[in-house]
Amino acid sequence: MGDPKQEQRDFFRAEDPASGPLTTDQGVPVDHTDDSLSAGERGPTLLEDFHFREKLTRFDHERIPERVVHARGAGAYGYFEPYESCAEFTRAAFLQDPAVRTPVFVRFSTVQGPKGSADTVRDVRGFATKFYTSEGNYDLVGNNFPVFFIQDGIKFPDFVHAVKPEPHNDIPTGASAHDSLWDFVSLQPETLHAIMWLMSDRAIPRSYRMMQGFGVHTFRFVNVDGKGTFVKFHWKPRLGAHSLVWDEAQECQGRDPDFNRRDLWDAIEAGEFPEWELGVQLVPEEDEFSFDFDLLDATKLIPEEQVPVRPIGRMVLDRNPENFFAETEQVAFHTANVVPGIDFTNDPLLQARNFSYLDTQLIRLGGPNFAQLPVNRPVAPVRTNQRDGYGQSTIHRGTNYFPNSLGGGCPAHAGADPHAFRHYTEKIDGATIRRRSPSFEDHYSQPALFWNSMADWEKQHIVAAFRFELGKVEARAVRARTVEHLAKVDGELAAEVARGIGVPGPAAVAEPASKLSSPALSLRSLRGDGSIRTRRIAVLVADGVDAAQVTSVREALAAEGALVEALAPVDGSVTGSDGERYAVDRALPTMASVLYDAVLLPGGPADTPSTAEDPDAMRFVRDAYRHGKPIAAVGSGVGVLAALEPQGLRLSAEFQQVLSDQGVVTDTTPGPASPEFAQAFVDAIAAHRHWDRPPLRC
Ligand code: HDE
Repeated sequence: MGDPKQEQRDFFRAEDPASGPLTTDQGVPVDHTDDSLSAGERGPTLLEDFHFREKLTRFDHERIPERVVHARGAGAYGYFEPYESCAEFTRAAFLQDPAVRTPVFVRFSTVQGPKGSADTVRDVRGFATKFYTSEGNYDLVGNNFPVFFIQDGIKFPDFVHAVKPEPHNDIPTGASAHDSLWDFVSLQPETLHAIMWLMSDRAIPRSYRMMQGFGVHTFRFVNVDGKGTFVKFHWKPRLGAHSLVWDEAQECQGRDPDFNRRDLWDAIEAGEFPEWELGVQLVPEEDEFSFDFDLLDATKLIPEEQVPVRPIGRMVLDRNPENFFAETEQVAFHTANVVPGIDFTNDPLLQARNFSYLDTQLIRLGGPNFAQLPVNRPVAPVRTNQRDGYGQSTIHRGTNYFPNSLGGGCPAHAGADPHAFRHYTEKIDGATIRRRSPSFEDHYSQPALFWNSMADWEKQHIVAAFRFELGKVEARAVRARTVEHLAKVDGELAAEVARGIGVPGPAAVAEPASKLSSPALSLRSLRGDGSIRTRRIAVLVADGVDAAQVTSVREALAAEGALVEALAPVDGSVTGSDGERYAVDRALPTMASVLYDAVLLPGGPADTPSTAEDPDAMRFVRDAYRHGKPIAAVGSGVGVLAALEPQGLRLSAEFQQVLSDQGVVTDTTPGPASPEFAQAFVDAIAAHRHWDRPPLRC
């Protein structure tokens, strides 16, 4: 099956650079591009040099405005296919037939930071999908949190100004730990639910491939009979949802600012295509008022235990873009890009978005013709009376108005054509009013629901995140005001946060705002297929390494789809205990534990230089331990771990068998590692992180 998007892109592709000499924009061959035309060898540059002028002018105009939010991103192409027909609820053509694959382009992003900021900041992640359907483009412009910070779009400029760097000094970059954000939060408690998500590990995903996505708003499915059903969209990653820890995320910002972007790119290049399942929560219109919150309020989620998520299809990303600017930078998403069968609700946040996205593209992409760019161009035919404007690339013929007779009345209205988009008919009756509905008033129950649903380690991370963020806030009154709001969510949470930031705890501990919990909100419940595919495992080797041990574990990990790399003090190769040379993948000083998911410490004869004597290696192991990562040590490699025992690393006394304790897997039996050892390591990696380790003392 041909990919219409690929065919379209091939059509627009630039000339093959190898097909002829360098030319000007006008196609005139250029003899020389290293020296400008001048009057004499040491004379002034001549205006006549059109190649020089064109080259510099084009360079001067290479930048376009970055997105005001979501500036930093990574994109990929792929496809979507439904599991079965959804005709009962929606007439959308791309949700009818499992045999039909719809091409997609997805862009993941951070929100606060500029285009050149680091990936692993504490932030919401954008998850925007463009479906190139046979009935036109459908954009599902979502996030990796199911709720948003504000209820009405008119507050968006306030919220974004508050979270962006402070206006006087443009600090901080990519971070929310500063006064203006928390000032806003402390005065606008509707932010609290999304703030709980922001303080949780969800805000530092291990990978774009390992995070959930949500449409956030309540949308409306409409079937062929015009019947509406409320719908919330969910993306679930096949690899499960996994996160970094804060200390690690911060170090990653320096070690590899492109950590998440590189991860996505590398996985697709390696043929490890990321996959998500699309699920929907469906609410019959008759049940609109059967919740203790308003379905139109984007600061609320519908607990999955109350309305199950029904899987309806899967999306696979299998192709990297060829040119970041042309594709990932110029892609233009818009919540109002809907197709017949998908419609809006009166969520005031969604209504504002339906205005904002087109408006922003006009300035960002320099005029109204951006839908003609290859990445934005629908695969469905486009026939309009829209004309001209900057960058018009279509050569329109014939009439440009309706009605017309001179053009044979074309393009005609779709009229009764069942494929035409017809807005959902909703009865509206109300007075012109500037007031929030009372049904939007409860700002505390769902933050409490989220808190109640967390595992102990998730709660600890949330408290630590609040302490970090508020600890950076200079205005003590803002810290105290935020704690007062937290006290209305949960007294224990407020007291814990207050203790860390030097403000008084809540005076009286009130009842929690909710005693309900939703296990589906915890990362514990999002293990995906439980595999270790694409996990990055470092093997620390040095001269004298027992290569047989490395090979046996390496093969077992590779069989499970993990990516194993041998790291040595210098690049090139090491000499094994058998005297053979073994290739090294990377020099240890160029890498760090934060760039891997787990570490293996093989052994060697006791009289050869040991990893335990290499400060880089010991730091690597210490960091892996502190960040809860699986560590496996075999043979005399266990001695490396033993070196950390005085600092608090827990190691079982009995070394003669495979032991796995809190993700530390050891086996001192000499010779190649046993299958049991390899399996215990695989299981520890599949568990992602191990939180109950005793802390290291330094
Ligand atoms: Fe956006 N948002 N947003 N947003 N948003 C933009 O559009 C806006 C909101 C989201 O990869 C902008 O092209 C308003 C919620 C994503 O290109 C802008 C409001 C959600 C992306 C804009 C919201 C999102 C954007 C900036 C409140 C999750 C990146 C540049 C009414 C459901 C898309 C651009 C990409 C981008 C406006 C709230 C997600 C300015 C006014 C809620 C993933 O138009």
